[in-house]
Amino acid sequence: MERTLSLVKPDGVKRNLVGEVISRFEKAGLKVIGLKMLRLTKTQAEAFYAVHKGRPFFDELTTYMSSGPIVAMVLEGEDAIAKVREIMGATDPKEAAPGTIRADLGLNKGENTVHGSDSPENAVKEIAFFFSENELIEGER
Ligand code: IDP
Ligand code: MG
Repeated sequence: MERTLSLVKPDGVKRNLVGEVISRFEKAGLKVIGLKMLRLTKTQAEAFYAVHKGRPFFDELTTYMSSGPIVAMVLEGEDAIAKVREIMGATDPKEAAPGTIRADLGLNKGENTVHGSDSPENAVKEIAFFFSENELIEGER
């Protein structure tokens, strides 16, 4: 069992795609064990994407990620990290495989509808960024 952090980005929330994104994860067998809607400040977006500090797109990315509400979720399942990355598709919707969220719904390389953790280390950090342990519901329901 593995956990990962996914976000429906501002372009997805704005276009009423929250349910569509969650539905794709659930249909793949992943369980939602934490869920919330929030709006990041610019400073919080800069902290979340700190690994990209110094990249040419950093300011555009963090301005965009703080431009409107997002939905944060923790997904659990076997190979959850890789599964979510596969369902999301490549960063640039133009390069994403057909049938992936980004190919079907993404607008451009920046406004690409979803985020998903890229490694076990980052998943732990990113989950902790948005959720405390008592906000994650596991087991029988
Ligand atoms: P990922 O989300 O597929 O893991 P990363 O390379 O980690 O992609 O980049 C994080 C986010 O930064 C992307 O999802 C996208 O929103 C944005 N981004 C990445 N590269 C560019 C770019 O070249 N132009 C604009 N935005 C970008
Ligand atoms: Mg990434």
